[in-house]
Amino acid sequence: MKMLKQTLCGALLGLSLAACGPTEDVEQESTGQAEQPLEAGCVSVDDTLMTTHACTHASNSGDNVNVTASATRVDTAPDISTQHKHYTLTLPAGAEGSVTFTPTNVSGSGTVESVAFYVNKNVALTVVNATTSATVSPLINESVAETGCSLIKAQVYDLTPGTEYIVVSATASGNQVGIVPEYLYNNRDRYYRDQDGDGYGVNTPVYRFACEVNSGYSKTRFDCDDTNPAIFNC
Ligand SMILES: [Ca+2]
Ligand SMILES: [Ca+2]
Repeated sequence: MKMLKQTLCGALLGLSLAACGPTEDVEQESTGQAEQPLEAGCVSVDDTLMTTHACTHASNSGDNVNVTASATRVDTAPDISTQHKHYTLTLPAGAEGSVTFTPTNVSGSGTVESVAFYVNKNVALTVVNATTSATVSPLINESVAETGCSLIKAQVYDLTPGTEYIVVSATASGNQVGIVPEYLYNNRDRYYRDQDGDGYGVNTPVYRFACEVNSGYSKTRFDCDDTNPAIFNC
């Protein structure tokens, strides 16, 4: 099969072998699309480097911070904004508990940051603007699964940098819930448009933020003819 691919590539395109094979996976920076909210079509962050990254914090006791959540939804509730931490929230017995989160301008956009809150129990999170009391709807609310990882759920929001939010956890068994906030921008990855569905994308990466690769994209580039599914890895 590999020979067929190379033959097709060379014969049909007349390219030199040096230009016709993925011999050197040189990193290419894309232009544009680096500063955006959650990309359209992003429906899952489960199988991403971000989930793996969040799991490392959940597994590392040195990253753990114990927090006593507030019984009321107030802007003076304990802050969980420090990055690369796993917060263990102790909730009021049998009741919801609140903490606060103020996103920073990590992507440089200044207007929006996509943030994922991973939790280790199947609890509902509610995110409220601390100033306006408006509830922010999650763009993604899903189960996640990674071997050996305690985190089982992720909720993703587009938040405004510098704005304080109250993050409310519903009641949880044992009155405790672990939570890891992550910025999608900090866990960005490269994706490649795969129009012909052969599993290989064009060389210019287009997706930058943490998100599972969705229909029409691939994590692998080297498609020199993205209109012909018989030509790929070239
Ligand atoms: Ca393709
Ligand atoms: Ca192709």
